[in-house]
Amino acid sequence: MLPDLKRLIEESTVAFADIADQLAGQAIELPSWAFGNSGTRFRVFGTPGTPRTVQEKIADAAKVHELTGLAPTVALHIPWDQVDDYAALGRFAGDHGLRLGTVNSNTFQDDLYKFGSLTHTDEAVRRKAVEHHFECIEIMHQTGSQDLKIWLADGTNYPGQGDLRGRQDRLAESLQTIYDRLGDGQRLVLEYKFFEPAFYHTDVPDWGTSYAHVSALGERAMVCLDTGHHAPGTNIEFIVAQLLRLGKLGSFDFNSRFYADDDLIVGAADPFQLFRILHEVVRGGGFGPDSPVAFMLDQCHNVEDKIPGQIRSVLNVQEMTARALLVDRAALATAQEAGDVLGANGILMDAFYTDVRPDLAAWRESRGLPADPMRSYAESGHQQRLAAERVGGAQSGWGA
Ligand code: AOS
Ligand code: ZN
Ligand code: ZN
Repeated sequence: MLPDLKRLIEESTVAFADIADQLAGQAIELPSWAFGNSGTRFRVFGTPGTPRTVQEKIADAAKVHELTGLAPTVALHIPWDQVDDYAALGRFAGDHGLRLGTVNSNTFQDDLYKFGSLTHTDEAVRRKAVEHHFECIEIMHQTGSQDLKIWLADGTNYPGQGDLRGRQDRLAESLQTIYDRLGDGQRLVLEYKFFEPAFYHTDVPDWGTSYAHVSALGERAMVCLDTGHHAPGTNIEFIVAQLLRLGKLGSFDFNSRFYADDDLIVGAADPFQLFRILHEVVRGGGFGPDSPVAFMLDQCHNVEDKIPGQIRSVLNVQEMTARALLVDRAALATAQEAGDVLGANGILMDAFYTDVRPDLAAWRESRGLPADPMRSYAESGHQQRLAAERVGGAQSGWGA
């Protein structure tokens, strides 16, 4: 006999008070490049108040954390955030209440890498790319960062242009050399993307390829899942479930997209998809103090102000995490096992449709945070002060 849906929903509702403690541990890493001017290949628009230095980017990230309590770390990108003294940069971040997080390598803005970096046929080019990663690891030692994130632009535009198999073999060898250089407690996360800047093939196009490589490397190599890096219609939450099952989901690059790798505010284009992803994260043990999954944003704010853009982003992740935590998993399992298709769907949708904003506002206030961080920022006059003080903001690196 099918369970009564109405009864299941009424009796099963997990209250906000039940999940408040779990929410307290949430941390979402901000990308330094989100604070710089960015755009498309058509135009990079300048935004008043944009940081001119890495220190100003860190100060802006600190403002996001101050108002939300959600973003204690900021990711660096080398060489966009190159400085002489990374230990000093770490202390600067500490003085602002932050820590430096993931170090992102860059082998995509140098003429040398026109035909590939870690996959290149020329051993000298591969060595240069590997050495760049050694430099990133050295920086991680100075900043105390845990993760080295590798996103490769390597790929080809035309069938026959490259030897697909040979490129995989060279990639595996290069990655192994980098992996062997990691220090204790450091991890390598390998991001995948199915197109762009190469359009025929990409050398790490999908989670399966990333998984194959990181599995061969060892325990401290994991997959990085960028939500914008899939073909339209891809069931991303299935990938999340599978990688968690395999113990290889290392990190998220959160953003949202309508068409391609749009890098828009996470949860803006498809809040329901974000909910479904976070439901699988919670279901699979990817959320909480013992989880190896690092939550990061990978976004660009081309036309909106960057600090409130980042505040909106972390709040979106928090709101959707709360809804995912509200799913009554015991009731859901009962409905699933009973073959109650619509009952199970109803339990999931009930959590998705729960408006957690009033509870979250009260919860924030109880923790000394503004009830509405967006409004608090808008009313603070901070953006206007930055616009007056900072002249000549730097580009993020994208669309340069
Ligand atoms: C590129 O499309 C990727 O999303 C990268 O993760 C990222 O935006 C870049 O590597 C910045 O570090
Ligand atoms: Zn990314
Ligand atoms: Zn991307």
